[in-house]
Amino acid sequence: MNMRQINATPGPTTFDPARTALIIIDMQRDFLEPGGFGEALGNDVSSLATAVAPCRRMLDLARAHDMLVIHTREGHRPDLADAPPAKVERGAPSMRIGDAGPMGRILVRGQDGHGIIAALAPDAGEPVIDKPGKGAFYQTDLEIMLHNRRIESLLVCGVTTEVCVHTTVREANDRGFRCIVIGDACGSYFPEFHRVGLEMIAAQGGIFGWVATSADAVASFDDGGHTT
Ligand code: C5J
Repeated sequence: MNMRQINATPGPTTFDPARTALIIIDMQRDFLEPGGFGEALGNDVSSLATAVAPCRRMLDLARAHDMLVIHTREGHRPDLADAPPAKVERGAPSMRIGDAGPMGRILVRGQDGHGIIAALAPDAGEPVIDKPGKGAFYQTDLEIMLHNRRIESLLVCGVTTEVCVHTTVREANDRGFRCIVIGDACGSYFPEFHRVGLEMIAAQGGIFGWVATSADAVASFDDGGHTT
């Protein structure tokens, strides 16, 4: 075993890189760039930019240590058969899910806006999970992929902290995975929700998991982080 210790809140924790996956949630043009779903909902999409470099750091770290890397994308079938009306009805009437925008049809699979930003492009062999909802486990193959690789721990980053990151962490926590959320590699349109969202994960002794930084993750691979 090659256990690593990582500084985190509410306290240090350990993970085995061979049984750990990096999950990068929804770093899509539709959320991070103008003209997509995030902007259609009235958000300032530039507020997510701070998460990009820390996500890249995590991607490089995971690849360097042969960890499983999984990317997720939120989006819907072109016929919108998997898009609940209650979700489609949100946003400005001219810019709803399925409507044509500058990056193609908003939040529709296969459109430019649905793609992962170039800075975090998946490598061949890194699974990309397409999900219709907020949580990465709901109506996807994620759980069986993790079990087949005997994954126990998840390093989680992406957007947005209080929506898809939070929902995925809650789903993972109920399924028994050790979740370590990389706070600076997450982002929200609402700074307050980002801060409180991370606090909620680590509160009550780590009710949903642990919160660390990308620098903590990098440091966990220094010799000082090696436990067994
Ligand atoms: C949202 C997400 N915020 N990926 N999706 O609608 O967090």
